[in-house]
Amino acid sequence: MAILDVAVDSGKADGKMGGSSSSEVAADSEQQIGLGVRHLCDSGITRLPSRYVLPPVERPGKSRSALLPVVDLIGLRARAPCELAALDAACRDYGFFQVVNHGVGADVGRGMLDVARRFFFDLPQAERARYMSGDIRAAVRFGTSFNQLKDGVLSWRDFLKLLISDSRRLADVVPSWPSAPVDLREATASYARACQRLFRELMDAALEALGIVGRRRDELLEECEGGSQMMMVNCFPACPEPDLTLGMPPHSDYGFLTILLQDEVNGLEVMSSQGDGEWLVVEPQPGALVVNVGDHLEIFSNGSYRSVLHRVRVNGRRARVSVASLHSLAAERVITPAAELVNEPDKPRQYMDTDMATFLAYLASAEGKYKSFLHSRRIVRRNPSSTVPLESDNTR
Ligand SMILES: O=C(O)CCC(=O)C(=O)O
Repeated sequence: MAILDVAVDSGKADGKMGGSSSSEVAADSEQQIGLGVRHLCDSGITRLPSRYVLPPVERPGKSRSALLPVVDLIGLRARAPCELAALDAACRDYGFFQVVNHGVGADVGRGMLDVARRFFFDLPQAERARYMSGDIRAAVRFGTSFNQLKDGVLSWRDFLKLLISDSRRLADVVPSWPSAPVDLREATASYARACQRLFRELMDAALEALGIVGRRRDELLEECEGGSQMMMVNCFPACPEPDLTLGMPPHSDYGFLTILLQDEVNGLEVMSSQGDGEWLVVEPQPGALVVNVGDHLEIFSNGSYRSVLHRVRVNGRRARVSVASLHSLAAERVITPAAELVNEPDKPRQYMDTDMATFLAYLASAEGKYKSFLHSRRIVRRNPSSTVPLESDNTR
């Protein structure tokens, strides 16, 4: 979900094994930790500070390599039936796919990753710290961990969040973005624009695959054009004890689709759709982008498309950089299952209406890990006259 806070929670997680105790390592202080993982690494730590040590059952453990389904945007544009079917099946069965021939220029992707790396690794900490904010609604924010105000255990991750409330007004928000490195604004704006085009094209095809056509589809696509976009520029430094922690805990994304650009370092893991609780490593494919269904699309499709749990594993040798671009409709828009996809009593409505304000209020009160927000919007029918939210089911 990737919305975090930079103020540090006062409580330490207890009862953990491994890692360093705060008395052993001076770096394990709330103040150091609040400045982010990258800064912590500069202090020369050789053990993982205890605030990052997960209880044994939540540690990364085993995972296996797997190939995500591949969708070719050229075929999709031509509405090749096999490509539309591949997109539909990927969204229904896996919730994740790789997209090739996606139209995001190689130089644009490279430029984005390059400037992200320099933002995290070349700038003095004071420069990044200018963008720290305790407000989860801030449109530009440098932060650390996952949902830092609420995290019991911190995540090994720093991030720069850039929110574009209305995609058509990208040019208006760019001047509020960090001015260093000098090319950050230009490189990030080019990449953000390319993602907007790709999002619209993928939604166009996904709506058709869901059977939403004609004027209704045109209206929704227009809404996508003026929709919200949240860019999460992530940095996962090399970690002294990577088996004890995660870069991001298991979570799902709030929007319709997320487009993920990653460098060549492994890290992303997706929950298997087999219901066996296995984590699948997504090997970065040169030139491909990873796309996943978010909670809003699961709600809109009345559960036909799946917003799937994913997490980030860190390693002891190489830092990893990724950029997740989360796309949805306008922030004030209420997301509701599409009327075309609700059919009582065969396919009853499965989710309550939701909106961004509800999501942010939820995040302010909870960690937001797993699929807890989506589950809070789910409807179960115990008897024909009552509906109550479903309890957590973290398998998809
Ligand atoms: O870095 C990744 O591979 C995933 C990032 C992610 O899940 C997020 O930013 O929400």
